[in-house]
Amino acid sequence: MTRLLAGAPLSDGYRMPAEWEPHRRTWMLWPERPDNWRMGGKPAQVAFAAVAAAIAAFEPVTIGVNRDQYQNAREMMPHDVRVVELANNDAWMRDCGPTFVTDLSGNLRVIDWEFNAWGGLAGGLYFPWDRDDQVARKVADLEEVDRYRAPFVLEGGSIHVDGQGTLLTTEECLLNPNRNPSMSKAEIEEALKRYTGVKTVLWLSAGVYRDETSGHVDNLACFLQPGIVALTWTDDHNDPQYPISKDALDRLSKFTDAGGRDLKVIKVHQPDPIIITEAEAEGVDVMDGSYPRMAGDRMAASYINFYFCNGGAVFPAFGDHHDGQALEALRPYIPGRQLINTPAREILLGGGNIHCITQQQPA
Ligand code: KQY
Repeated sequence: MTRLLAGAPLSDGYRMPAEWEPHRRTWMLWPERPDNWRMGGKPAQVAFAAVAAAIAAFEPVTIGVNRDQYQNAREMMPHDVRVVELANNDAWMRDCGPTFVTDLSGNLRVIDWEFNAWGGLAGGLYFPWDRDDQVARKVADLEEVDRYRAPFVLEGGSIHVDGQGTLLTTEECLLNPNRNPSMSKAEIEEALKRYTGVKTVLWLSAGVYRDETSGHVDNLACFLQPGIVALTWTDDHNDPQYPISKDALDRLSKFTDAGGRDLKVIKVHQPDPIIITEAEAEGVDVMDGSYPRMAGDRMAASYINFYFCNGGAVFPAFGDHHDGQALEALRPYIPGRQLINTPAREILLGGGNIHCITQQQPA
């Protein structure tokens, strides 16, 4: 029987580990909704299965599936991936799933943030989102881990931590009135500290150009190690991403982390613009209240949206000439890991990428 805990992790001696710390397993969800994934999710399911297989070479993977898709997912998943029925509205485990925290004895707890589909009725990406909002609680129950229900809206993709007291986020997302309109910046910062256990919150301005999440940091920048940050970049000053990345670079260059370090920034050049084709747009069902997928629209493609697993890191590949360069730019700062890339266009078409569809459970 798992408990709903009063209080918050910090005062109980818990903190959010960095993603590169050892994992017990990875959690994912299964894509199927036809107003977000083309052709009823079939091409995305192939891409999700490839991501799960890549991670499963390093650590256990569990994928949560709506009842009607159980048999299909079980057939498509490698046999060593655990498939469980877990009702959901869409497939973004990073955002609706749990954030795990640990204490010095290695005990585990879950933060169950409020989830409102990236903006609720004021710009959210679909309605309803009630099943998504129960995912973290169900994972906590399955793993028999006690849970904090955070009394504010937050998605896992909107924060990154270095595991040593520093958190990275964006103002565009966390200060967006469609998340926590009654909280000031200072109150949000205080809440982040109480729940993740960090001492220092570093605020970037905006997320990647055309990111439908209101600027999640996990598509823009991430820690590679304490003191080292990867940032999506473009050398093209006329590209709409340039001023966003330049502003982030300027801020990162001035920040000091919780350990008193200046940050080293590794620029990772974005792929050339990736545009939704006619055929891709036509494959998505049009429904009231769903985010439109229009032919000709640029997608928010970034190599920063990768995932650390035990002994490895899994990167998105877009079939772009920057795919290999991204891995080589990061390799020196992710030592001792195998760097893998898997086809990610179909995941990108749903509005996110590999980091957004995964969630680590610490060892
Ligand atoms: O960026 C993420 N963490 C999730 C993207 C969600 C897109 C929903 N269509």
